[in-house]
Amino acid sequence: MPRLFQEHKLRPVTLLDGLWNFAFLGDMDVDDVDITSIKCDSYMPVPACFDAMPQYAGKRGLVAYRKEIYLDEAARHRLVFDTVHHWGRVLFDGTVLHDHVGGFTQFTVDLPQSAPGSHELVVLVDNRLDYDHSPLHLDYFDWYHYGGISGSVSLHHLPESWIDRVTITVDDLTSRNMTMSIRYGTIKAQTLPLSIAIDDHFIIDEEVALSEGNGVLNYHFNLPEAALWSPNDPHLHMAAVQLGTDDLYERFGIRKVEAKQGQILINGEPQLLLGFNRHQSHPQFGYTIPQNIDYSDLMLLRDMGCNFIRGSHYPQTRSFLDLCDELGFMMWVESIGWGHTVGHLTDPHFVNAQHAHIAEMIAMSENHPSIILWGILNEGYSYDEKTTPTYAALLGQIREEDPTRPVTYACNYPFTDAHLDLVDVVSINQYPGWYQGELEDVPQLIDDFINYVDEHGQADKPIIISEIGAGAIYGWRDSHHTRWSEGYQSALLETVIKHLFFDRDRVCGLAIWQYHDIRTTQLARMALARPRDFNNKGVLDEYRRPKEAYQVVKRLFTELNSK
Ligand code: ADA
Repeated sequence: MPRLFQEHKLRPVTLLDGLWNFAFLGDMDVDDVDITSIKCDSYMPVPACFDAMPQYAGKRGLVAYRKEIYLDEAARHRLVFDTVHHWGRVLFDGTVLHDHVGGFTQFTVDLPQSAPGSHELVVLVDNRLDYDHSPLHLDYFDWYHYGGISGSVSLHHLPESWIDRVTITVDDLTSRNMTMSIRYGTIKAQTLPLSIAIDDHFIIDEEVALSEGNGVLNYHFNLPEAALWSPNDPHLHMAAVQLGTDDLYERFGIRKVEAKQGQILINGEPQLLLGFNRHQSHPQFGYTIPQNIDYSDLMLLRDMGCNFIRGSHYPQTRSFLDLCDELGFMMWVESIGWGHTVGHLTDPHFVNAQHAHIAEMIAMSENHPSIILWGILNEGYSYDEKTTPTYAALLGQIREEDPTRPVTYACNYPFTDAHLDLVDVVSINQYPGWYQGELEDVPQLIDDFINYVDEHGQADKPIIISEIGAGAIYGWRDSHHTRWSEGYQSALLETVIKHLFFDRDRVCGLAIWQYHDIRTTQLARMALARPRDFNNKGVLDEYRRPKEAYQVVKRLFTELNSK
């Protein structure tokens, strides 16, 4: 979906969205594909998840997309793929240029120097669940893995020197002391004019000497008058960077996030995070959520009094984060994960794929002020010390690439977790009154895990309840308030919210599981029943129709917000 601002005004960018030629190849090995013999004789829109469309609903296999593209005389051309689910091979005039593992993150492919004119672009996309090929997406995850070129594709026409990435960080909030790092590439050493404007005021205008290859330029500056970003007053600023004839616009907010003394602070103010887990999915669109649905989801969340969203369980689209920046939502963004075993977490094949995925997650979203927390690996086997090196390495990578935000992971082993000392924020997923105990046990069960964490060395850290909830089938109203009824779900959430925030005040954040019902993959076959093959713990159903709990959450969150 389109971003909320234009990233380039000088750099020519051709959007390749629209109808592409398409073929469903099925159960074929990607290395056996003979590109010349593929007949892409049907069409598929880009962006779209092909398997969310009725014609291919639920199908897994290899597919081919084909598009004719036109190159001009410019020195270089770069393809930018917003998201491809969940394995992609890019071929240009029949030559393999790039294989990409994992959906949800943006990646780029530089095209070889070529004659101006028409060329053939083929993208082979695989949505099969095959660990050897695609270790980040496993068949037991509790959400549906949609496939396809699910995000926009664009062709960037680059001059001889170009801007790759601009990172803007706040060094000191009081003086608004900032650092901007500009990563660039150049095919030859040269001196070029460089300018930086913030909100249309030039702060740097000079000549820079670039040496051949890739480099970084760092600038420090103060913006003493600039307004801050906060959830209640989300001011944004626009940085315009021009290097020679190339440019890049980045929107940012000035704010500081801290995790200390049991609190999460934004600009020194403690925050009470109230919200939901949200999957980026819809039964009709898969992961390709139209902007009106992203926006109306945020409006419904706001109506319930929410200020916080955990983007479960993978990186979020930049267009959604743009909306969160504008509307003042606080986001937890995490790398893909769901119940990874010791085997995965000690396998270099998996760990290396996570490192690459995390690097892409940070690169694409580091300037969003709405992101206040990075997470990794939802509910991995964090109780086993054999997994400690992987947790340490992945969290360490995030801290090194972005030292400005606290880090966490959602743990569902609060009594046995082996590396909570590695995080800044302790996040706990538990289901009292659903998987554990009855409704009347909920307060005691909550106390048990919170007190345990506090008594075992984490008393100074903020605690977020990152998942808690109950399943309810939309429309199932029952005077017995049995499990799966809307009444049981609303009674459970009422008990949870009252106990966490009215009876006690140790926890600083709640992400209810979950905002809306989602289609799931394989769990229906397992003990954790998933009626309809959906995870039905949404407070809204998959079409965003509210269940009874909506009003309960709204009443309690509204009361908490006015305290
Ligand atoms: C886990 C998991 C969620 C969902 C939930 C449930 O905590 O993180 O993705 O599967 O359980 O509904 O059981």
